[in-house]
Amino acid sequence: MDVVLGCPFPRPYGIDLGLGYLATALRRNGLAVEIEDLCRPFSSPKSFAAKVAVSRPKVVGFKVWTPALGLVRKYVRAVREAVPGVQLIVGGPHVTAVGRGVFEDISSGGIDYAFRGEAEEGLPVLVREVLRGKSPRKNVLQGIPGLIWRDEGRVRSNSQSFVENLDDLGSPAWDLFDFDRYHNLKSYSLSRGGTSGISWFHVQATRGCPNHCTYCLAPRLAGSRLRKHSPGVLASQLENLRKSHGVTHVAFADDNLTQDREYALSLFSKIGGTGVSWDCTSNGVDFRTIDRELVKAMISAGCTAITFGVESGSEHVLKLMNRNYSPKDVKRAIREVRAAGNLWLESFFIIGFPGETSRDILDTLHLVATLDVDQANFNLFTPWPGIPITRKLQREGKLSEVLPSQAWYEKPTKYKGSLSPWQQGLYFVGAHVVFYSRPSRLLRILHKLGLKGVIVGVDLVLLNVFLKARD
Ligand code: B12
Ligand code: SF4
Repeated sequence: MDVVLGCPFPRPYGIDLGLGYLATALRRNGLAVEIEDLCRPFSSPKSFAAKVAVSRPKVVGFKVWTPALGLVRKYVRAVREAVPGVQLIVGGPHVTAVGRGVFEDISSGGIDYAFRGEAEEGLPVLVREVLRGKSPRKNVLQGIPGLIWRDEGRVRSNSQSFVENLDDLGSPAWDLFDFDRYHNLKSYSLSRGGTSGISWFHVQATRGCPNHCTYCLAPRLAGSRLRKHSPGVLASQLENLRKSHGVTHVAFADDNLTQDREYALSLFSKIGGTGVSWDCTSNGVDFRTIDRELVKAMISAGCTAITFGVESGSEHVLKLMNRNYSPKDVKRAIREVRAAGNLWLESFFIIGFPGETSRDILDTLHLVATLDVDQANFNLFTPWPGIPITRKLQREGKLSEVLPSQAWYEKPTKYKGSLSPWQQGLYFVGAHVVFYSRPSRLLRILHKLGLKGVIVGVDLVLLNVFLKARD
């Protein structure tokens, strides 16, 4: 075995698209690769180390999410002990956010190389270079896009590159994942229309986002220019997922699927006949790109749910977030969705944004109370590394607490000049009460879930509580 890839995470989150694309790139370069599901409860550092001690890969690569950093450290230590001489490479959102800092984050000597951003182009070149069995050549390392490497005691960081035509990447290596595990995993999501299963399976038609919201890392990960797969490729991916892996519903992992209207319409006309329904709830769609005709086309193509990132009801906070719209624009877009037909509509909100005041929160609560959406998801602001607002807080010396490696949005993080943690907590609870205490909304959700959904939903909450308590 040449390479084993995995993404340690404290709870299951489904088939990992990024690792799937990387595996295809490695295979195209003649390399043997495996993907291990490193989510709890399917794996632990000990069980993974025991496995690689037998298969003895030359290279192990970990994807790193910031909330999983502590867990990744444990995997790195376990693999180092199990396979002396193995080359350890990391990539993914956390590495892209902190760049060279990852060598300190994951203890010096723990990892050999790291990548910022997309690595389909660079990872195979690096792996082939380290497999030569001689010291990697400096001129080769210098030319690998996104690579972070040590050069005579200094850590160097090459500039990122973005593959222009996504079709050049091929399709993710679906055959390397255990789909049955996820088909069998008890789960529930309203977005699926009350049938079964959260969206464990993701696909991606486009990468990139031209916006620069101050709380988001997406432009650094995927660039500011929109890049696309051709609609026919997506249609065959969906057909393959259905026929070979029994998948009947997917979620789009795009930064904003409807950014290019013409492209979106041609995509919807192609994927409509595949027999796979889908939703846009992972990252949401930019509601400013939505109109009635487009939503009708989405529904005819099998869309069951979308999420709007509304974020705040205060124009002052929206400006701080670099979002150039007003609550009136949100309401107009919701009317368009409702007029187009039957679609489950969710919304994201952030509570406790730096600079937000109690007055701003009242504006948000007012909007929440009157918004015609089916579900509202509230997140407490978290200063994730690398996002523009965190960098600003750091520059101004206002971050009084380093982000704990197991931090979640649910945990208020202290920074100076904002609402106190208890105020954030209070408003967080208040927002839920304002939204969900309306009987018509509760009934709509209960009706959608049905009895089975309620039971499985409670199961899922208990599983999450158990996993968090165990951490
Ligand atoms: C889809 C998505 C999800 C899905 C993931 C589903 C899945 N099965 O993968 C769901 C809905 C579960 C999700 C959840 C969360 N998400 Co999310 N999500 C995204 C989104 C929109 C797209 C990710 C994606 O699939 N990209 C496409 C693939 C092809 O790219 P990729 O995975 O990044 O992989 C490429 C590179 O990163 C690199 N790479 C990746 N792994 C490795 C490994 C090695 C060894 C190497 C060399 C390279 C490498 O190469 C890959 C190929 O080019 C991103 C935004 C974005 N544009 O990235 C946010 C994003 C990743 N999410 C984010 C967050 C914060 C979360 C949550 C923590 C939110 C929460 N509070 O619950 C949760 C929890 C995470 C979890 N694992 O459960 C942040 C991450 C911040 C961070 N520093 O970690 C992002 C960047 C959005 C943001 N706010 O800025 N998310
Ligand atoms: S939040 Fe959405 S619109 Fe804003 S930068 Fe991120 S992906 Fe783009």
